[in-house]
Amino acid sequence: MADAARLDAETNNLDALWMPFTANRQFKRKPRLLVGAKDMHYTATDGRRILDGTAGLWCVNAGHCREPITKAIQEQAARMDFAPGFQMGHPVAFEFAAKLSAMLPGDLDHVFFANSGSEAVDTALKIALAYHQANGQPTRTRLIGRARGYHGVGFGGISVGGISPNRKQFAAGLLGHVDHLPHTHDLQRNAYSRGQPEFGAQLADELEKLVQLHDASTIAAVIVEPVAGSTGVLVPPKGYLERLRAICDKHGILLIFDEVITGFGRLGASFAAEYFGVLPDLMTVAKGITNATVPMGAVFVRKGIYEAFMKGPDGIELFHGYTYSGHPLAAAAGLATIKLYQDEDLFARAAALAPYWQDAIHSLRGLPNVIDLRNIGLVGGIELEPRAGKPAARAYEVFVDCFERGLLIRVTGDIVALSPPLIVEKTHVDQMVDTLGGALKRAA
Ligand code: PXG
Repeated sequence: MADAARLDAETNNLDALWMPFTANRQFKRKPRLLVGAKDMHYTATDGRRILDGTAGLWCVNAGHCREPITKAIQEQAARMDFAPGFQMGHPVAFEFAAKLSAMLPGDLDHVFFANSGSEAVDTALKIALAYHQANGQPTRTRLIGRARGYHGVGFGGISVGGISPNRKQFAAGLLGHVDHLPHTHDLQRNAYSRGQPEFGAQLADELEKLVQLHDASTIAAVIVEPVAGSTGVLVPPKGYLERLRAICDKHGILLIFDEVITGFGRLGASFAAEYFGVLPDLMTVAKGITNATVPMGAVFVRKGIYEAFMKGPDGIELFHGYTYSGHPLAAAAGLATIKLYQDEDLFARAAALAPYWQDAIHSLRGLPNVIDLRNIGLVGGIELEPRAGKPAARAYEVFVDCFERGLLIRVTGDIVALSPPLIVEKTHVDQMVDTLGGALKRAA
């Protein structure tokens, strides 16, 4: 039976599902379905094992279907499926928040739960606006993002985000009072950087220009991904994040790190804030917080911000929250996940493997159409020369070729992004580079 026909028989029909961020008609003509997963591998419908080069979507950091997490979810589902979180609580969410708080750098010590990165981002933007009100500076209403930034798909997130197709279909709904910093990508000067590029710290000074333009008294917060993931792995230039922090401090602007991708070990440290030694005022996370088993997002908040809310009248301090904030299954999964990260010392493992990873990524230098290779922690970016007049076509071809040969990669435009689970072995790294290298030659 042809693939598509068999899938049709198994699932009845692929038509009803409107797939996210997918060319639906193209996909449904030639579907790729995954039906199982364990550790470093997926299983496809035809029984083939697919090496996971992307930790799902940058999220399955401890590898797939890990028993301690699965068990914790099963037990929690049987004990208590759901408890309301408004004016009620359940111990697992409190315990998880306390454990997270103990992991966080500096005085980031409070946790607000959401269910995705997008919700975490919109929550953080709302906390930033409400904080300035609580703190007697209600004119601080402007939010600043960055070109090429990805902060999910809520109206707040796409407004501060800098990915044009994600904005233009919804232009009428974008927030006002938003501005953007330039991105930091500079192939001319920084191509083939290993780790942080040398040039570009001065791009943080663009924030000074926005302060001059709008006045600090109108600016609430700046949000950036410490390493931009979705747009194709942009590693911050040396000194850039430090300088952003200093300018925010100087002008009383909150700095938000969107660590949905960089959080929970991706760089070989708990968080990018720790890796780079730069402390944000708010941090958004999701994905790896539960090893992607149960949807969850969170905002981490510094002590002073939380306390500013606790000084007002003794009523509801923040008019915000989700039915599923701190959902018992997610909280139980999260507790088991961070215990597993710690028991297996997975963040240190990632750090130890990073030099091997770096060499492996850079071994692709010289292959057809490769115009840049970049890496940090267990993240790799491979930028390709686009086919003339057909942007993204070459990378998509490489993606399909790799999948057919048993490797899952992620492509965005003409950039390949790799981000394996932190349990990856050197032999897996070799296989990734080998398969990808072959695909690059075939797509020449
Ligand atoms: N912030 C950042 C930095 C992200 O990377 C989100 C927010 C939104 O999270 P949710 O959970 O709402 O999707 C993300 C999500 C990719 C890819 O291929 C990246 C994401 C999602 C899907 C695909 O790079 N990041």
